Amino acid sequence: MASYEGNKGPVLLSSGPLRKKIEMAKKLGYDGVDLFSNVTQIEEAREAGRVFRENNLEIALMVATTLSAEGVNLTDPDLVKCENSVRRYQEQIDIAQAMGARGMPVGYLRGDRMEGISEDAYEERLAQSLRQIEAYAGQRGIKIWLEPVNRYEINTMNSAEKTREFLRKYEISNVGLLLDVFHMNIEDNGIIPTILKCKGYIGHVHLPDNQRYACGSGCFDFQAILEALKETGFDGYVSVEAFPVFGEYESARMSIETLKEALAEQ
Ligand code: LER
Ligand code: MN
Repeated sequence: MASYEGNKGPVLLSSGPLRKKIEMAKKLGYDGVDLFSNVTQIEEAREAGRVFRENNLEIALMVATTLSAEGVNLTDPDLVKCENSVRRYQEQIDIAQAMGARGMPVGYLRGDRMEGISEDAYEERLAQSLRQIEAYAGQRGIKIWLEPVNRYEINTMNSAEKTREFLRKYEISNVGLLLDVFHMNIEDNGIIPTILKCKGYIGHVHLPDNQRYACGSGCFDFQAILEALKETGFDGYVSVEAFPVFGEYESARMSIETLKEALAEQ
Protein backbone atom coordinates (compact mmCIF):
# COMPACT_ATOMS: atom_id res chain seq x y z
CA MET A 1 0.00 0.00 0.00
CA ALA A 2 1.64 3.22 -1.11
CA SER A 3 0.63 6.75 -1.96
CA TYR A 4 1.83 9.63 -4.04
CA GLU A 5 2.08 12.02 -1.15
CA GLY A 6 1.61 12.06 2.63
CA ASN A 7 -1.72 10.37 3.29
CA LYS A 8 -3.32 10.36 6.71
CA GLY A 9 -5.39 7.24 6.06
CA PRO A 10 -4.38 3.61 6.65
CA VAL A 11 -1.54 3.74 4.12
CA LEU A 12 1.63 1.83 4.97
CA LEU A 13 4.10 3.71 2.79
CA SER A 14 2.78 7.23 2.96
CA SER A 15 5.81 9.52 2.99
CA GLY A 16 8.69 10.21 0.61
CA PRO A 17 9.06 9.95 -3.14
CA LEU A 18 7.10 7.27 -5.01
CA ARG A 19 10.23 5.64 -6.49
CA LYS A 20 11.65 5.06 -2.98
CA LYS A 21 8.40 3.47 -1.82
CA ILE A 22 8.30 1.20 -4.86
CA GLU A 23 11.87 0.07 -4.20
CA MET A 24 11.12 -0.55 -0.53
CA ALA A 25 8.01 -2.61 -1.30
CA LYS A 26 9.93 -4.70 -3.82
CA LYS A 27 12.88 -5.23 -1.47
CA LEU A 28 10.53 -6.47 1.24
CA GLY A 29 9.05 -9.05 -1.15
CA TYR A 30 5.73 -7.48 -2.14
CA ASP A 31 4.41 -8.44 -5.61
CA GLY A 32 2.13 -5.45 -5.94
CA VAL A 33 0.73 -2.40 -4.16
CA ASP A 34 -2.52 -0.51 -3.84
CA LEU A 35 -1.68 2.97 -5.00
CA PHE A 36 -3.41 6.06 -3.63
CA SER A 37 -3.04 8.30 -6.65
CA ASN A 38 -3.70 11.96 -7.32
CA VAL A 39 -2.61 11.73 -10.97
CA THR A 40 -4.91 13.43 -13.46
CA GLN A 41 -2.73 13.48 -16.61
CA ILE A 42 -2.36 10.46 -18.91
CA GLU A 43 1.35 11.12 -19.54
CA GLU A 44 2.10 11.21 -15.82
CA ALA A 45 0.14 7.98 -15.39
CA ARG A 46 2.18 6.28 -18.14
CA GLU A 47 5.41 7.41 -16.46
CA ALA A 48 4.27 6.03 -13.07
CA GLY A 49 3.33 2.76 -14.76
CA ARG A 50 6.82 2.54 -16.28
CA VAL A 51 8.47 2.90 -12.86
CA PHE A 52 6.30 0.11 -11.45
CA ARG A 53 7.07 -2.17 -14.39
CA GLU A 54 10.82 -1.49 -14.17
CA ASN A 55 10.64 -2.72 -10.59
CA ASN A 56 8.44 -5.66 -11.49
CA LEU A 57 5.76 -4.49 -9.08
CA GLU A 58 2.10 -4.54 -10.04
CA ILE A 59 -0.46 -1.83 -9.23
CA ALA A 60 -3.08 -4.17 -7.83
CA LEU A 61 -5.54 -1.35 -7.16
CA MET A 62 -5.52 2.34 -7.98
CA VAL A 63 -7.42 4.50 -5.48
CA ALA A 64 -8.13 7.85 -7.16
CA THR A 65 -7.98 10.30 -4.25
CA THR A 66 -8.89 13.15 -6.59
CA LEU A 67 -12.43 11.76 -6.89
CA SER A 68 -13.29 11.98 -3.19
CA ALA A 69 -11.65 15.41 -3.01
CA GLU A 70 -13.98 16.55 -5.81
CA GLY A 71 -17.06 15.20 -4.04
CA VAL A 72 -17.85 12.47 -6.59
CA ASN A 73 -21.04 10.72 -5.49
CA LEU A 74 -22.28 7.78 -7.54
CA THR A 75 -25.74 7.88 -5.92
CA ASP A 76 -26.31 11.64 -6.01
CA PRO A 77 -30.11 12.14 -6.07
CA ASP A 78 -29.50 14.95 -8.58
CA LEU A 79 -29.29 12.96 -11.82
CA VAL A 80 -27.05 15.48 -13.59
CA LYS A 81 -24.56 15.45 -10.71
CA CYS A 82 -24.73 11.66 -10.57
CA GLU A 83 -23.98 11.35 -14.31
CA ASN A 84 -21.16 13.82 -13.93
CA SER A 85 -19.74 11.68 -11.12
CA VAL A 86 -19.86 8.60 -13.34
CA ARG A 87 -18.01 10.54 -16.05
CA ARG A 88 -15.32 11.70 -13.61
CA TYR A 89 -14.88 8.11 -12.42
CA GLN A 90 -14.57 6.95 -16.04
CA GLU A 91 -11.84 9.53 -16.64
CA GLN A 92 -9.90 8.00 -13.78
CA ILE A 93 -10.37 4.57 -15.37
CA ASP A 94 -8.36 5.98 -18.31
CA ILE A 95 -5.66 6.98 -15.81
CA ALA A 96 -5.70 3.49 -14.26
CA GLN A 97 -5.39 1.94 -17.72
CA ALA A 98 -2.44 4.21 -18.59
CA MET A 99 -0.73 3.13 -15.36
CA GLY A 100 -1.41 -0.53 -16.03
CA ALA A 101 -3.42 -0.99 -12.81
CA ARG A 102 -5.56 -4.10 -12.31
CA GLY A 103 -8.54 -2.56 -10.60
CA MET A 104 -10.27 0.37 -8.93
CA PRO A 105 -12.48 0.46 -5.81
CA VAL A 106 -15.87 1.92 -5.09
CA GLY A 107 -15.90 2.68 -1.36
CA TYR A 108 -16.91 6.14 -0.14
CA LEU A 109 -17.60 7.20 -3.72
CA ARG A 110 -20.96 5.43 -3.61
CA GLY A 111 -22.05 8.12 -1.14
CA ASP A 112 -24.27 8.05 1.93
CA ARG A 113 -27.97 7.32 1.55
CA MET A 114 -29.50 10.75 2.07
CA GLU A 115 -32.59 11.55 4.12
CA GLY A 116 -35.78 10.95 2.18
CA ILE A 117 -34.15 8.47 -0.25
CA SER A 118 -35.47 4.92 0.12
CA GLU A 119 -33.10 1.98 0.22
CA ASP A 120 -34.54 0.72 -3.09
CA ALA A 121 -34.04 4.10 -4.78
CA TYR A 122 -30.47 4.28 -3.47
CA GLU A 123 -29.68 0.77 -4.69
CA GLU A 124 -31.28 1.36 -8.11
CA ARG A 125 -29.14 4.44 -8.64
CA LEU A 126 -25.96 2.74 -7.48
CA ALA A 127 -26.68 -0.25 -9.72
CA GLN A 128 -27.14 2.09 -12.68
CA SER A 129 -23.88 3.94 -11.99
CA LEU A 130 -21.94 0.73 -11.41
CA ARG A 131 -23.17 -0.77 -14.68
CA GLN A 132 -21.96 2.28 -16.61
CA ILE A 133 -18.62 2.27 -14.83
CA GLU A 134 -18.14 -1.46 -15.16
CA ALA A 135 -18.91 -1.46 -18.90
CA TYR A 136 -16.35 1.31 -19.48
CA ALA A 137 -13.76 -0.39 -17.24
CA GLY A 138 -14.30 -3.82 -18.79
CA GLN A 139 -13.44 -2.51 -22.26
CA ARG A 140 -10.15 -1.19 -20.83
CA GLY A 141 -9.14 -4.26 -18.86
CA ILE A 142 -9.81 -2.68 -15.46
CA LYS A 143 -11.74 -4.49 -12.73
CA ILE A 144 -14.14 -2.66 -10.41
CA TRP A 145 -14.53 -3.77 -6.79
CA LEU A 146 -17.22 -2.61 -4.36
CA GLU A 147 -15.96 -2.25 -0.78
CA PRO A 148 -18.24 -2.78 2.22
CA VAL A 149 -17.21 -0.06 4.71
CA ASN A 150 -18.18 0.09 8.40
CA ARG A 151 -21.11 2.15 9.76
CA TYR A 152 -18.87 4.83 11.30
CA GLU A 153 -17.61 5.85 7.85
CA ILE A 154 -20.68 5.45 5.58
CA ASN A 155 -24.36 4.66 6.17
CA THR A 156 -24.95 1.94 3.53
CA MET A 157 -23.57 -1.48 2.57
CA ASN A 158 -21.58 -1.85 5.74
CA SER A 159 -21.41 -5.62 5.90
CA ALA A 160 -19.90 -7.89 3.29
CA GLU A 161 -23.01 -10.05 3.31
CA LYS A 162 -25.32 -7.14 2.54
CA THR A 163 -23.04 -5.87 -0.22
CA ARG A 164 -22.80 -9.31 -1.78
CA GLU A 165 -26.60 -9.53 -1.69
CA PHE A 166 -26.83 -6.20 -3.55
CA LEU A 167 -24.53 -7.45 -6.34
CA ARG A 168 -26.51 -10.69 -6.59
CA LYS A 169 -29.94 -9.06 -6.56
CA TYR A 170 -29.07 -6.53 -9.28
CA GLU A 171 -27.03 -9.10 -11.27
CA ILE A 172 -24.00 -6.82 -11.44
CA SER A 173 -21.85 -9.79 -12.26
CA ASN A 174 -18.67 -8.05 -13.40
CA VAL A 175 -18.22 -6.01 -10.24
CA GLY A 176 -16.50 -7.93 -7.45
CA LEU A 177 -16.23 -7.38 -3.71
CA LEU A 178 -13.30 -5.67 -2.04
CA LEU A 179 -13.30 -7.39 1.35
CA ASP A 180 -11.55 -5.46 4.12
CA VAL A 181 -11.19 -7.53 7.28
CA PHE A 182 -11.16 -4.38 9.43
CA HIS A 183 -14.68 -3.47 8.31
CA MET A 184 -15.80 -7.13 8.36
CA ASN A 185 -14.68 -7.45 11.98
CA ILE A 186 -17.09 -4.63 12.90
CA GLU A 187 -20.02 -5.55 10.66
CA ASP A 188 -20.11 -9.25 9.79
CA ASN A 189 -20.92 -12.37 11.81
CA GLY A 190 -17.42 -13.77 11.74
CA ILE A 191 -14.71 -13.13 9.17
CA ILE A 192 -14.13 -16.75 8.13
CA PRO A 193 -17.77 -17.81 7.56
CA THR A 194 -18.44 -14.55 5.71
CA ILE A 195 -15.46 -15.04 3.39
CA LEU A 196 -16.81 -18.49 2.59
CA LYS A 197 -20.29 -17.06 1.90
CA CYS A 198 -18.77 -14.53 -0.51
CA LYS A 199 -17.29 -17.27 -2.68
CA GLY A 200 -17.33 -16.25 -6.33
CA TYR A 201 -17.64 -12.53 -5.55
CA ILE A 202 -14.25 -11.65 -4.05
CA GLY A 203 -12.01 -9.56 -6.29
CA HIS A 204 -9.55 -7.92 -3.89
CA VAL A 205 -8.80 -8.05 -0.16
CA HIS A 206 -7.55 -5.54 2.43
CA LEU A 207 -5.70 -7.13 5.33
CA PRO A 208 -4.85 -5.02 8.35
CA ASP A 209 -4.73 -6.60 11.81
CA ASN A 210 -7.76 -6.06 14.05
CA GLN A 211 -6.69 -2.57 15.25
CA ARG A 212 -5.87 -1.57 11.67
CA TYR A 213 -2.15 -1.79 12.36
CA ALA A 214 0.45 -4.07 10.75
CA CYS A 215 -0.44 -7.74 10.27
CA GLY A 216 1.04 -9.71 13.16
CA SER A 217 0.62 -6.93 15.73
CA GLY A 218 -2.94 -7.79 16.78
CA CYS A 219 -5.19 -10.82 17.21
CA PHE A 220 -6.37 -11.80 13.70
CA ASP A 221 -5.63 -15.37 12.61
CA PHE A 222 -4.17 -14.79 9.15
CA GLN A 223 -3.59 -18.47 8.56
CA ALA A 224 -7.34 -19.10 8.88
CA ILE A 225 -8.19 -16.02 6.78
CA LEU A 226 -5.86 -17.02 3.93
CA GLU A 227 -7.07 -20.60 4.12
CA ALA A 228 -10.70 -19.46 3.78
CA LEU A 229 -9.81 -17.25 0.81
CA LYS A 230 -8.05 -20.17 -0.82
CA GLU A 231 -11.10 -22.35 -0.23
CA THR A 232 -13.25 -19.88 -2.19
CA GLY A 233 -10.86 -20.12 -5.16
CA PHE A 234 -9.86 -16.44 -4.76
CA ASP A 235 -6.84 -15.70 -6.93
CA GLY A 236 -6.44 -11.91 -6.57
CA TYR A 237 -4.25 -9.78 -4.35
CA VAL A 238 -4.37 -9.48 -0.59
CA SER A 239 -3.11 -6.01 0.25
CA VAL A 240 -2.03 -4.61 3.61
CA GLU A 241 -4.09 -1.51 4.37
CA ALA A 242 -2.89 -0.41 7.80
CA PHE A 243 -1.71 2.63 9.74
CA PRO A 244 2.10 2.58 9.93
CA VAL A 245 2.23 3.11 13.71
CA PHE A 246 5.45 1.08 14.05
CA GLY A 247 7.13 3.09 11.32
CA GLU A 248 6.58 2.55 7.61
CA TYR A 249 9.43 0.10 6.97
CA GLU A 250 8.81 -1.94 10.12
CA SER A 251 5.04 -2.09 9.55
CA ALA A 252 5.50 -3.22 5.95
CA ARG A 253 8.16 -5.78 6.96
CA MET A 254 6.15 -7.23 9.85
CA SER A 255 3.05 -7.52 7.67
CA ILE A 256 4.61 -9.40 4.79
CA GLU A 257 6.52 -11.72 7.12
CA THR A 258 3.33 -12.52 9.01
CA LEU A 259 1.42 -13.23 5.79
CA LYS A 260 4.22 -15.34 4.29
CA GLU A 261 4.45 -17.40 7.50
CA ALA A 262 0.69 -17.85 7.51
CA LEU A 263 0.81 -19.06 3.91
CA ALA A 264 3.70 -21.44 4.59
CA GLU A 265 1.82 -23.06 7.46
CA GLN A 266 -1.09 -24.10 5.24
C1 LER B 1 -11.92 2.91 3.99
O1 LER B 1 -12.06 2.72 5.36
C2 LER B 1 -11.14 1.84 3.37
O2 LER B 1 -11.08 0.75 3.87
C3 LER B 1 -10.37 2.12 2.17
O3 LER B 1 -10.11 0.95 1.46
C4 LER B 1 -10.97 3.18 1.32
O4 LER B 1 -9.99 3.79 0.60
MN1 MN C 1 -10.13 -0.94 2.80
